[in-house]
Amino acid sequence: MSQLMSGKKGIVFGVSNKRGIAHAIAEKLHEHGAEIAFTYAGEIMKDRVTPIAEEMGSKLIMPCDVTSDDEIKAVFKEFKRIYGRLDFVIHAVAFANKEDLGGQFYNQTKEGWDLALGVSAYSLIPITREARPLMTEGGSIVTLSYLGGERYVPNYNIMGVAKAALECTVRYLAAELGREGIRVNALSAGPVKTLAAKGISGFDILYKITEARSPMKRNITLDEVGNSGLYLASHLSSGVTGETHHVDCGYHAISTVKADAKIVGVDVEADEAAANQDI
Ligand code: IMJ
Repeated sequence: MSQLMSGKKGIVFGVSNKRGIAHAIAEKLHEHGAEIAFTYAGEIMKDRVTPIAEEMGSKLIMPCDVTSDDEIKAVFKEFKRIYGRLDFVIHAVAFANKEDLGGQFYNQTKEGWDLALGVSAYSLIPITREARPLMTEGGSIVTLSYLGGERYVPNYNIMGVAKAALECTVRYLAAELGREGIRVNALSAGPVKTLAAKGISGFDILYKITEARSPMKRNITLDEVGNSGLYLASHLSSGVTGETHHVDCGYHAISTVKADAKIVGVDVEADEAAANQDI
């Protein structure tokens, strides 16, 4: 195994279990020699995260409700005491009320909006603010996004707004911190069957559609998201900042014309064949 991350130290916010994206990225970073601190939100997550963190030899496992600036401050204070310098942060936190992930978007409440945007988008700002003074030799901040922040995806609703705000936040932070050698990027993953997707109405359909329609005719694997996270967190992406990097088998790059053709009664395959005849 290469030691790409040898001597590198970072924090991962948002590991929930071994089948999640945050864990896939943390595992790659660990395999490549990084030292990682972990945070968890609440007692249930504590019991899930602790064995995972211990397996990776973590010296710091702390509670962190990202809606509390004080708890975020406490995490970085402790990180500084134990590790000294900071090289990377993985921000993999998102939350919306279950009832806001579906139904009529025009019924979205202010409380639900504040919760989803506070946890899923705003939190990147205080985390970056506290990370900055510890990133004395530059650093990389990586957050997780989803296509629903750029396009309408059924049921994604308030999380779409939160991811749009998050991706925009990435650009503003990247612009300010670039001169300090601190890069900020979003990794926009295709659908993965994780805890965050469990019980979401329409998820299974979307999963199948990606398989059928994406340029690569399949869904992404956790291993691939892990490798892309490693790339963004490491010096391999040293010239990349302010970016939303899609790891989705190319799904973001295509239109739905072929799928929509049926609705207007056009046979796209026949049309294509005729066009190819002309050539
Ligand atoms: C989530 C909702 C609707 C459609 C969705 C998703 N699709 C995908 C997701 C198509 C891929 C998963 N995703 C990208 C998320 O960002 C999920 C965030 C999330 C999930 C939950 C579930 C449980 C809960 N609150 C949540 N808040 C955010 O109570």
